[in-house]
Amino acid sequence: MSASLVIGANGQIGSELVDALAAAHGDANVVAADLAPPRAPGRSPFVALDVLDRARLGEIVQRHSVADVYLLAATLSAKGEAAPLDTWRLNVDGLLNVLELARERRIARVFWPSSIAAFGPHTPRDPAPQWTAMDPTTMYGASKLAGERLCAYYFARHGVDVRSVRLPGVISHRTPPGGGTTDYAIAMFHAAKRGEAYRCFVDADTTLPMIYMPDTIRAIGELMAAEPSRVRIRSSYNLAGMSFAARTLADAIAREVPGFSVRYEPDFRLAIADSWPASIDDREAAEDWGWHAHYDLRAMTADMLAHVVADPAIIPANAGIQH
Ligand code: AKB
Repeated sequence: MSASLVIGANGQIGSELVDALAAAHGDANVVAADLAPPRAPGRSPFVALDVLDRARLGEIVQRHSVADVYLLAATLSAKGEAAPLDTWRLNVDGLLNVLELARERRIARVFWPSSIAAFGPHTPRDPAPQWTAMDPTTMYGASKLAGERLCAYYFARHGVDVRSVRLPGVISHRTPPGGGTTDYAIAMFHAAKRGEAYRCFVDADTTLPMIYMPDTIRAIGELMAAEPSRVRIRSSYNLAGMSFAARTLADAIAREVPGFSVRYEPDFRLAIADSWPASIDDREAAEDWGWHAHYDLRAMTADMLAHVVADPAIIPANAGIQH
């Protein structure tokens, strides 16, 4: 049987995707790849890989009979502003390395996530349509928009079976996110569980599209399982989960954790958040491959509070990002 390769397997989404793919296809049929081994070894084989090393990527694909590549290695929006050129290189050149393998027919299919960060100030905010003005203001957003066009190009020009969704902020409790603007939503839960007040780096009224991890993993699975003819959009599909203001999330948490409080002290990440839409129109994903989110704010909050562990080592709730 041919294997699936998850690149960025130690990350927020990668760590959960490896397990979901292994549950569906068997541990031995998923290869987890990242720069260094995970702290706790998983049941699937692990390979050390820098996606910018094209020769090693090719060797791994051949050695493990890889058919599908899930490319999740990326630098996110806030962290990306501290090292814009490295961000472009990882996010765009990494994708090109994978698309080239598919063009050469050494792999069959590619999953790559775009982001709501590909939208910008001229995108209609509420909701952002599938086809619309896209003028991202961050290097991360620019790299995601470029990536979308590369995916569409490799499909149209070379018949590469590449599939993508524009991910909202992904909320999860298992593996911390790595330097995004939407990270405040996760950090709020950790502060609440530790009995601390949270210092929030966006405004109380900042409203962003978010999605819970189980819906994220299901969306990736459903898109990859769809008949190729149903995947009409080969740049990237809009995907909606839920949308809420930072204050609305704080109130939802405080209802379950009495006394929880948030202080709003926006930093440079507010401007990034303000350049993104508040909600997403995902009708095309619904029509083409049946997408429908299961988790709303209430269900996500209950599940997060049931699972988040009050461990200071997991995510420093008030940590800033050097800019
Ligand atoms: C970020 O905040 O950078 C990411 C994203 C929306 O893609 N979570």
